[in-house]
Amino acid sequence: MGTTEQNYRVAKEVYAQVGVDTDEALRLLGEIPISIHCWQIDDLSGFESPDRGLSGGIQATGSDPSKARSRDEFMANLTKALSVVPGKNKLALHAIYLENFGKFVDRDAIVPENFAFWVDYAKEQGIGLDFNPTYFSHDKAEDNFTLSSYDPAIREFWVNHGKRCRKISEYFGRELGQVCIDNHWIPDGYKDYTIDKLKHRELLVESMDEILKEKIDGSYTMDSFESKLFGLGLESYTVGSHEFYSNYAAIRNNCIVCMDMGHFHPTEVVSAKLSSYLVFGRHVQLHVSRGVRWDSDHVVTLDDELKEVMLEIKRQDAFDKVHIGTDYFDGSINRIAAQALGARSVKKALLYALLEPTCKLKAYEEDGDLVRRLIYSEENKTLPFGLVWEQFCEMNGVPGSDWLERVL
Ligand code: RNT
Ligand code: ZN
Repeated sequence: MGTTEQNYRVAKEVYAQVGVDTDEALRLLGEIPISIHCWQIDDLSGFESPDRGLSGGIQATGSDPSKARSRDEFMANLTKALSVVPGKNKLALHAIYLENFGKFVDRDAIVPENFAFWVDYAKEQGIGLDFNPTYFSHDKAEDNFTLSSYDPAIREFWVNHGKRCRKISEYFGRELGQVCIDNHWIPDGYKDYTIDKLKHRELLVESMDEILKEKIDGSYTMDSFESKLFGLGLESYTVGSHEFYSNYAAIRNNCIVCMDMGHFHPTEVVSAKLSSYLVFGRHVQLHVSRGVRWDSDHVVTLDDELKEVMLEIKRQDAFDKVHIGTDYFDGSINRIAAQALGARSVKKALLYALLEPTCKLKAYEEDGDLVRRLIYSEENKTLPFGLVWEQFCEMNGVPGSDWLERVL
């Protein structure tokens, strides 16, 4: 018996004493998909016009030389990163990661064929796909208004982009036999003091209604709308705020909300918000990110809030309703390692949650035994979950703590 296996047996024994079945946790961990965003590999440059800088109030900083310079390099680096993320995965794409067959294809003209190579890739890798329309880094988004622009021609262009992206998502869903989340995030907002906060929201409602007009089979694609507090250069007013999208989704019912962990006030946490959607049976899309002091999109690590989010999903038994995706981009360290690290941290947090003795803690709470609730929540933190993680990696043929050498 190898060391990992021996260690796992010890951990299994320890967890059994608190009523947790580690084999069952490992089984579940292997089944819950994590949707890994593709854009950490090249700082969101994409294949459309890779030399165009980012716009829309987002920014990738750092000058580590590892940024992919061609599509081939991008694919090779992505494959390396995925090779060290154990368990079931999806890949989240952006519309700018297209094959244009040597001729510029504008955003309002993209079709499934431009993304067929991703279906082949997904099949080869045994993964699912998610999608994101790209409503930024484009001439028609220069003033930071897209779906809620006062200019009808600009709105029409982006509405058409949104519609095209739904069709591409539907195509992914049908081809791969699993739902493709089509996540819309728009930068729309103002840098400074805003007078009419209503009008842009009216226009956004109109645009969203138009995008979602065609009925598409929900087993192929589901649309999510990602809220935000502010963007760089757009600090004063964001059209697509959290309240806006929450109300829209509640009333229209044919889309869901995406919560990015970096998109709230620093003391506001996503873990506290989930149950308010789940109580109504709603699905939610997550962008797991790490905002250091603000929405900085640092590489995800196993921090307290990440654990809390996963614990919350586990406690509500909502892994079928909360779609977990990642979103971070850091150009200051090796991109492949960064991509893999964040995804591995999400899986670790998931395992941590699956190993919580939730029944026991809930019982203390129901009995009003609040001191035991606190003490055993605290004791749970130092149970040997790392040994179970190593076992998961080994079972999946992926390195444990020494994975970096595999990707460099
Ligand atoms: C921006 C949003 C959005 C983007 C990606 C690239 O603040 O978080 O999700 O990061 O779509
Ligand atoms: Zn996001």
